[in-house]
Amino acid sequence: MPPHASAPARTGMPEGASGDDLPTLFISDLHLTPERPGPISLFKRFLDEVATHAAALYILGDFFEAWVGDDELSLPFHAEIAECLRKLAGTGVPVYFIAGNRDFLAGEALAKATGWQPLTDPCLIDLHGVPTLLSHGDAYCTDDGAYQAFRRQVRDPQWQREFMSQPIDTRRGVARAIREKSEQAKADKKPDIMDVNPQAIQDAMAQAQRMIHGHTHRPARHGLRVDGRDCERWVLPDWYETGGYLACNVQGCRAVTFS
Ligand code: LP5
Ligand code: MN
Repeated sequence: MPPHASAPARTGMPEGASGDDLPTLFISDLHLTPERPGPISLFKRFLDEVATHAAALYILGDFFEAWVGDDELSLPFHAEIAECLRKLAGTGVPVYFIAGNRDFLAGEALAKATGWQPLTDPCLIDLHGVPTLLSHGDAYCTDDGAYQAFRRQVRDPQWQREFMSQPIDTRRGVARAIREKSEQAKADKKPDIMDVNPQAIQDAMAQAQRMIHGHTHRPARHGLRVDGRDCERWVLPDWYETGGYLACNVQGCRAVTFS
């Protein structure tokens, strides 16, 4: 199992707290873009007020609104956000990242700039003693056939090589065009098919007792039975109006709204 359970004690943590007490935090779907200032200031406050006191921070995808390659770091906005995360990582809070359907082209340069450690999707971790499966979540929306076909295409390494060989402005143009197509396509889809498929979740949770994901923007805790075991699935909120995160420790997880 990759990372991680509890962090060593650090300086600067709240009085009386030990590394073992500190919560592990999960966020996703911030969709950060210079065009939407609200989530940016919320996120900076979240880093200063909440994440600095965490055992670790996991970002489960769609951190950026759109990422067409690591040369996006040439945009000062992107470089500044990356630097904020790198500062957090520099204080000793490990930061992990699973890519979403908006930022799956995040690469090594972005990992270096943010200080985050990329994880595969899905990723099974030992979370304060509970085997926990982490994912962005889009892979489990298996009823959305058009999206899954699109996903297979853009996750293909050959397709990505060809895409990345184009200039950044061309790539941004393609991303904009696909965003528009996607919005039109979503308007014609029944809401149910854009949610996760229950059987896909059952299959994924064979090794896990808890799952945490984002993508659907339908924050909730779902209790479920998998192979006769009591399990839970947490869905993270987006950050369009208010922010929100999941805080987990040895006692369990709780969803916190951050506004
Ligand atoms: O993102 P969200 O939650 O709004 O919708 C997703 C699915 N849509 C997508 C597309 C992304 O929104 C667009 C990403 C652009 C930024 C990424 C940069 C990477 C660059 C590489 C370019 C690809 O993921 C949506 C799901 C929904 O989640 C719920 O799960 O339904 O899926 C779709 O809408 C897909 C459509 O059904 C089919 C695909 C339409 C695209 C057609 C391509 C046309 C090519 C035009 C090129 C000029
Ligand atoms: Mn998503």
